[in-house]
Amino acid sequence: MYRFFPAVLLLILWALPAAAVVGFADVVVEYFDSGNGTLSCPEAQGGSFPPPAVTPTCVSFSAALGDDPGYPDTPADYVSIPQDSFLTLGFVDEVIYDGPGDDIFILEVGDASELADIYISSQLSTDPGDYTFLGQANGNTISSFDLADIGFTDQVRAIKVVSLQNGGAPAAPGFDLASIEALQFQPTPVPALSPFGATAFVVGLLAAGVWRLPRQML
Ligand SMILES: [Ca+2]
Ligand SMILES: [Ca+2]
Ligand SMILES: [Ca+2]
Repeated sequence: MYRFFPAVLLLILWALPAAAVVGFADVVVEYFDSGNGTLSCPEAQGGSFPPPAVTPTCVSFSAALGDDPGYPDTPADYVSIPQDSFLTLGFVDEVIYDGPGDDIFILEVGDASELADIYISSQLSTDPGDYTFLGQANGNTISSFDLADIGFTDQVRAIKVVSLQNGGAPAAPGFDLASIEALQFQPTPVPALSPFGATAFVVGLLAAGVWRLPRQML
């Protein structure tokens, strides 16, 4: 199993939030690219709205993380999730729970055919079996969800957005996810991890893996 160490480490480093925002999604748990986008991007296709996108553009996943302060008075950055692709975002400095009324807002920008299925999980998991269907989100609006509607009483730590349409193609194909907001949540402490601490952590894990490799091969 130790040959998987580098991949696991990359996932950990990737998942470390640059600046977690309480009340909003913090990390990318998983991205599946169906190939229905226009570009082959290092991370994702997307942009900033308004104005409507006219040119296919690559963006960072961070466009879907955190808040879009000032929107709609100021533009919101977004990740376009092409049809049959999905993006799973996680929450690290809060957990969402069922409180009075709506619990989750999902902001989609731009007016095209852009439906998405929304799944939730109590874990930062890539296993489809850990996810429960919550409902459908629509385009050009803030879709709101109440966990009570499906009787979900566990905490929510990950939300998976599965794009069902490719509206807005070719400039912004599919569900243009600007942000996921937790309305009912409990803040959770995140251990402070300085760049030095992160480096030491990774080197330590690598050393453990390298040290064990020869023993595995004997
Ligand atoms: Ca957060
Ligand atoms: Ca609720
Ligand atoms: Ca955004």
